[in-house]
Amino acid sequence: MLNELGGLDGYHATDPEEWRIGHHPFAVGAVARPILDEDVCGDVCACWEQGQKLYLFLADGLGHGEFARAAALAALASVKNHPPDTLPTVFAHCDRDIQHTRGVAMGIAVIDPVARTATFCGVGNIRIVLLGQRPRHFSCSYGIVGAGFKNLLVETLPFAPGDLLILSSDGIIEHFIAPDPPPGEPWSARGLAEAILAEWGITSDDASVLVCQALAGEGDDERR
Ligand SMILES: [Mn+2]
Repeated sequence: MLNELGGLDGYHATDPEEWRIGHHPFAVGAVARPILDEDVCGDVCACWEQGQKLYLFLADGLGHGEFARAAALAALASVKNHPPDTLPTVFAHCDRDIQHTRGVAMGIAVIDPVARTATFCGVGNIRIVLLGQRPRHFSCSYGIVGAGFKNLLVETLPFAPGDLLILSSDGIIEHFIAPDPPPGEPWSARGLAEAILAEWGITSDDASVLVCQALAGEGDDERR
């Protein structure tokens, strides 16, 4: 099952806000906005369940416009259609599958709801930050999916109820600070993604933000 977040009409996303993997709920929301004066966004965010894990995906097709989007969608199709495997294998397959495209920067986070972990791998200029007890930034490897990369890093971190995971493209200023929710009402995942885009997005590139928060399930103590 796949929900692509971030539609052709730019600042827009379909919003399957809550995902449930087994008994474990997650809130997921995303926005994608094309570069100024362009209708088509080359950044693509997606979220799906595979093998009882939650996959979060963000790809930034090189350049912008329809060919950038075609590259990002080809990367999504490659990753989504690959049977569950280690992230380096998924990236290696994708690199071969999308050689005919411009290539992409790509980040994937795989959430294991039972182990309460998130595992990351990324190539190119994708930012991944986990806001838990303390913020952790994940570094992506140098290269382009579709044109080669090396030294893939895979990192697994604890991801407990209350923790937030944020993936963003380089259309969002690096080292952005996630804004506080308005008084009295917590952000929805989509609301937080929109707030980050509004405050930290640049208009000289496609920009996208994907937010996932682990929610407390039955029997969990929510930490914050
Ligand atoms: Mn970009």
